[in-house]
Order: sequence, then C-alpha cells, then structure tokens
Amino acid sequence: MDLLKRKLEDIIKISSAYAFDDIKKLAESALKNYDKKSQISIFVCGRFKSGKSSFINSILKTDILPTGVIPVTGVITTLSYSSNEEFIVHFYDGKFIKVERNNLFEYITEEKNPSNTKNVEYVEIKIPFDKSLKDILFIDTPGFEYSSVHSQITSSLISEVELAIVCISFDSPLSENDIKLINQLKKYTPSISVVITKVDLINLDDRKKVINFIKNKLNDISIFEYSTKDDTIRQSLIENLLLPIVRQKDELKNNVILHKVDSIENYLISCLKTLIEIKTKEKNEIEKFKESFSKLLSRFESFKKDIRVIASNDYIQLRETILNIFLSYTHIHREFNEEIYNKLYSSSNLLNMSQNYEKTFKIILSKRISDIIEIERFRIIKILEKENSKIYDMCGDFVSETINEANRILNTKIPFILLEKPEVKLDIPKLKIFSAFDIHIELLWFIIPTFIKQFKKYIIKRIINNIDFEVEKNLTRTAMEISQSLKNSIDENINFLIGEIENRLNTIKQIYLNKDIDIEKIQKDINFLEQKGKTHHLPS
Ligand SMILES: Nc1nc2c(ncn2[C@@H]2O[C@H](COP(=O)(O)OP(=O)(O)OP(=O)(O)O)[C@@H](O)[C@H]2O)c(=O)[nH]1
Ligand SMILES: [Mg+2]
Repeated sequence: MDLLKRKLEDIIKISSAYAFDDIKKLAESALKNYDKKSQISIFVCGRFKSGKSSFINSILKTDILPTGVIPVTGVITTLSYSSNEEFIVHFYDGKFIKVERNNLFEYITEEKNPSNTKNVEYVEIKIPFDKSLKDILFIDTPGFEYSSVHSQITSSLISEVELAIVCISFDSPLSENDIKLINQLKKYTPSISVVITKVDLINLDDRKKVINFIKNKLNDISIFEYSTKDDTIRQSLIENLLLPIVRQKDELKNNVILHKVDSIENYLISCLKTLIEIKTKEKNEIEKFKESFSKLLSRFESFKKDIRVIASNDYIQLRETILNIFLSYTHIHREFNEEIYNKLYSSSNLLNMSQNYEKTFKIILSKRISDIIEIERFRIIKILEKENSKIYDMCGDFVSETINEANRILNTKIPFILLEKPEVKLDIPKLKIFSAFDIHIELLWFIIPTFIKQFKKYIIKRIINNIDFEVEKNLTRTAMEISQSLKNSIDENINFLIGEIENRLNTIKQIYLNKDIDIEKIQKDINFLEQKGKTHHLPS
C-alpha cells in the first residue's frame, strides 16, 4: 500500500507542474482518505439486563460502563480508542460538555438521569484499550424496553454500522421483541450477530439446548456465546467475530483506494498524451478549438443558473414533504391531554394554572418533538441524500458531455472521471418550543385565588381545546426549520460541485494552453507513470 501512497504523491507532483489543478485535488483527497483510518461501528443492543454493558466492558477489559441488576444504561454511550482518556456528553440541543470520568454516571445511568431528563443525545467515551480493536467504535444502548427500539435504531449513530450485536441472556432466550428488533436492524446494517450472554451460569447440557433453540428460530444469523468470567470465550469472540470485520473493512477500503488511484493516474496520462497530440496540430485548428471551447464555457454559465433554479423548485416540494411528515404527528396531543388536565386541575388559582400549563406543555412537547425528530432523522437524511444525488448526477452529466464535446472537436481522448461526491451534512437546528399561550392573556384579569369548580372546568376545557392548535403550530415550525437546514445543506452541495466542475474545465483549458512545455519532458512523465510497480522516485 505504501506504493499507492507514493504513486499519489507522484501524481500530485506531476499534475502541479502542468497546472492540472483538479487532478492534483483528486490525488490529494485520495491521499487524505488513505491516511484517515476508517472506523468500524458496532451497535450493541438487546433487552434490558441482557448484559450489553458488561459485554463491552469485558471485551475492552475495562469497568467504565455502569452495570447492575436493575435497568442501568439510560442513554446511548459510545466507546472508542484514544491514548488519552476523554469523556464528552452530547445534548439534544447540539451542545456538548467535557466531563470527568467519575461524573459519567450522572449522565449515563437511569438512576442519576431518570428517563433522560438531562436531554442527553449520547455520551462519548474515549479510552485506551486492546490495540487490535482500536478501529472499532462500540455503541452501548439502553435496554430496548426503556427507549423505543425505533428511536434507537434510527438515531444518526446507526445510519452506518458495520455490525449489530443483539445480546440475549441465556435465562430469557429470544422474545418476540428480540425477533422484531433483529428484523428492524436488517434495514440498517449488513451484518447482525446474536451473542448469548452469561453462559457461565448454566451447565453445558442446557447451554447446548439454548443455543439450538435460538439457532432454529434464527437460521440466517450467526450466534456466539459469551461469559464475562471466561477469557477463552472472550478471545474466541474477538478472533471469530470482531477481527474478521476489521480485516474485511480494511480490504474493502484498500480496493476502493486502488481503483481510485488507478483512475486518477489514467486521467493524468490521458491529459499528458492529449497535450502531445495538441502540439502536433495546426495552429488554426487550435484557434478553432479555442473558439468552440469558449462556447462550452458559456454553456457552463447557464448550467450554473439552471441547477439553482431546479434546486429551488425541488425545495418547494421537499418542504411540503417534511411538513407532511411532521403534521402526521398532530395526534400526539391526545397522549398528553390527560396529563395536562390533571396538572391544571390541581392548580390553586388561575395564575398558577396558566404557569403550570406553560411549564408542563413546554416540557412534554419538547420531549415529544425531540423524539419525533429522532424517529424521522433517518427519513429526513434520505430525502436530503436523494436531492443531493440528483444534483450530483446532473453535474456529472454536464461535465461528461462537455468533455465529450471537447474530445469530438479536437479528436482527443480525455477521459471523464467521476466528480468528488460531497458529504451529506445535516445540522438539525436547536429545538425551540413556543407555547405562545394566548389564553393566558385573557386569563390575566381572572387572577383570583380560588374559583368555582364549574368555572375551573370550563377554563381547563378551553385550554385543552387549544392544545391541538399549539401542537400543530410547533410541529409546523419545527418542519420549517428542518427544511431550512436541508436547503442550506443542498446549497453548500451545489457550491462544492460547481467548484469541482470549474476545476475540471480548467484542466482542459490548461491542456490547450500549455504550449511551451517540450514534448520530450511530457513523454518522460508519461513513461514514468506507465511503469508498473515502480519503486524509484520521480525524475527531476
Ligand atoms: N455471571 C455473569 N453475570 C453477568 C454476565 N454479563 C452480565 N452479567 C450480569 O448481568 C447484569 C446485567 O448486566 P448489564 O451489563 O448491566 O446489562 P445491560 O444489558 O447493559 O443492562 P441495561 O443497560 O440496564 O439494559 C449485571 O448484574 C451483570 O453483572 C456474565 O457473563 N456472567
Ligand atoms: Mg447497560
């Protein structure tokens, strides 16, 4: 692989000498990806007390994750390798704080952070552990009875996991919910394994029976046994489940890079060959080309406008889709009407009632809308990805047509290699709930210490009747804010791709402008690049 790295460095050097900026950029980005060690995510899930946190602790030979006999893990917690310990708590509103190791439980555990009242999105733990596992990011999750399965697996952390491990304790083997979870996970990850935990607590005969029972129910899933008390079992699970995934990923990544380097190299060689061809052409032929090429460039100007118009039209549709997604939740007010009713009924006077309403409503609705965003995050990202792909394809088509046209005019063979694909970024904005309690303005002049039962009921009814409107208003506002983030992300995407196209067209321009470079030097560079398996360095 070092050879590949050197090849990329050579490509950067040669392409700079000819001002082929896009080739240089392509090679630089391939080099950056080469150095960036990609992480493998393993999502550990299952029923509560199935031994998920103990399993991760045991694999990593640490006791950092809280474990116990009552439901313990309250929020998603990730563990990754770092030579220096670091602990970061990420909140739903996008903020994060660094904490000390001994404060971690304040955020992770159900006991210290009941029902996640601290609004933690996830806790990130970075610690040193077995180096052979250092490319793995472990994701520990609350038992799924304590957080809806759906909201866990649609969390952004699971949009790309290489492996999901479902922990099942031998003493409660395989419920309907486990099977449901496994079926849902299939949508998100190419690989799922079941780990049967705590096998030290059972005799060998029963152990076989349990495994056979589970194997029969899940015939397409690999099953492993585990015990935190037995290091041989630990070693075997690392060897047979975790390390193969690390190796597989490395191999896949190397193949992708190999392919990329080859195509960049071929592109550079073709450009250099074209450069030689151009030098043998008649002057007037080149003048003619320059004229046609400037027409192609003016086409690019109108393409830039067109693509923005198309994106704005799509945005109208997209905003509608997001709005419909959120408005499909308007019924949620039915779930908390009763809770609000009780809260209001226990209020001593009208002022107290209006304050109670504002507070309760804000807390309940914030939580529900945060949940909805989590549930829908995956779908929203898919909508964004779809639009970005469409724009990417249009830009690719435009460049490929332009290059074809240039090749046709001058009878050359500059290849088209794919444009760099921008990353899909989506920053979901900080959630703001507006209770804008219009009724309380009306109520202000009713501030009386006690009031008649009938009257109280009437007021409460009026408030409750207003809730569906408030819910709809807040859902709409959330949808609009999310749509705006999508729009920003799409605009960023367009700007990036336009920049890519500009670079690509500049390289073509350079091919026709580089008239002073002597043919011998170009041929020398071509020969150098075409040598297979070279180990020496670039000729000066
Ligand atoms: N004997 C034995 N006990 C285990 C093993 N793994 C876990 N336990 C015990 O099982 C209990 C539950 O373990 P946890 O790791 O907290 O389970 P969990 O799935 O993370 O639980 P929640 O986070 O609450 O959903 C603890 O009391 C552990 O000590 C094991 O391999 N052998
Ligand atoms: Mg746990």
